[in-house]
Amino acid sequence: MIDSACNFAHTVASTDRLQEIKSKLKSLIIETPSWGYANSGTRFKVFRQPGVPRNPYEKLEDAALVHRLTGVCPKVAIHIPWDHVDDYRDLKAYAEQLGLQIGAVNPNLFQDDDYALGSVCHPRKEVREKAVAHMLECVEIMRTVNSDVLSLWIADGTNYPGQDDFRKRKHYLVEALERVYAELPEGARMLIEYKFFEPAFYHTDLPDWGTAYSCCLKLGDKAQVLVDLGHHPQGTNIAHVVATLLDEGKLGGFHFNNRKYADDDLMVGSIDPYELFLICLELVGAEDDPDTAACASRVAYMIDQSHNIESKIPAILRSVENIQVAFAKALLVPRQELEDAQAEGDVIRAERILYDAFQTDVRPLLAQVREELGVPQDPLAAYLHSDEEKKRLQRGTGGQGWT
Ligand code: PSV
Ligand code: MN
Repeated sequence: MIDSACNFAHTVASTDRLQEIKSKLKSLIIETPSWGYANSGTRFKVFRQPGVPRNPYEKLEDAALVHRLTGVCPKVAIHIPWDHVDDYRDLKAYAEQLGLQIGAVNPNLFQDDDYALGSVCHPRKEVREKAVAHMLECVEIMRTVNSDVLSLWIADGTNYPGQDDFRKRKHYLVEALERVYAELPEGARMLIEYKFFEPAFYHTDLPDWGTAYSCCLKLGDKAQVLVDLGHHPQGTNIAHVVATLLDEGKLGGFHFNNRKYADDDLMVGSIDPYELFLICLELVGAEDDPDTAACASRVAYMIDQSHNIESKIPAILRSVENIQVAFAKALLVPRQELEDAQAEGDVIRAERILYDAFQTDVRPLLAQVREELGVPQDPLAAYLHSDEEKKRLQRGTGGQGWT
């Protein structure tokens, strides 16, 4: 496999460019979610798999294994209270001992009985206060674990016309975000996620990137938009959304996953790898443009998936690989040729340049990158041939889940 990596010398313009591509791939950090290692399911059933972590410490152990096998996943996002521990200093120390850092802290504003009608947009003040208090608790956790991202998904909305007042709820939302924003630790960012439906079915208070963007403008520079690939209506051109947010300096992060119908949380790149490639193309292009480089270089690449029927660690390994493949293909696009074709209005050539890059088999290149990183050329095969799964089976079926 490694030998054929040299063949990329003819695909890319120069050996220097090949080195540059390899170094970009080595520094592409992908954060994995603690909940991706835990039990999950649909709204009909949470399936309990054997070997699943029984506590947040074991979730870190699984994330550390993924990092050992890939070399690019040193961060793990936590979700509170799913990852509640009595001593967060101790959790941080354990992460460090495993070679990890705690990444984004995610408050949970959707699972408490009080949140049936919403959290920060709830019609009752005491519930709104409770939601703000929980976010502030998460800000404190950020300080303790040294996290620099507060990742917010506000699941609020209504199910019926007339159920509540849209504008009143919008004001509640902004007021709550302002209070939390004011308490962010030095150097930290607030990433605001949007979702066009679910759990609410009539309207959601943060349905789209425009609403998230308008909140960020009100809040300030430390607030940016988080794009979750599963949170758009069918047919949305996510690459275009990404380009717009990059151009506005307001793209903060990603929740990578894939969907066929709704917020399916399937492995990223498993349903529509071309869409993923086109999104990556916007990101790598923005890194090379002085107007957008600062924003592009800070984008947090996070996976947000739940593996209900597939094994969890293999699913995360596949996901990391799919992201790397999409980025590698995006990096292979000859930008100057593309620009020339665009300037000449040569639609056929422009489209073909992209498609050719997408069709390139980048697996040998990635094998070489991994060898240089000192990790297995095929992380999934290495995992499957190791005794790691067997060791984990000793945990039994009592693993943690969505509670
Ligand atoms: C909601 O669908 C979401 O995408 C949010 O990011 C949550 O925090 C995450 O999934 C886990 O439920
Ligand atoms: Mn998400």
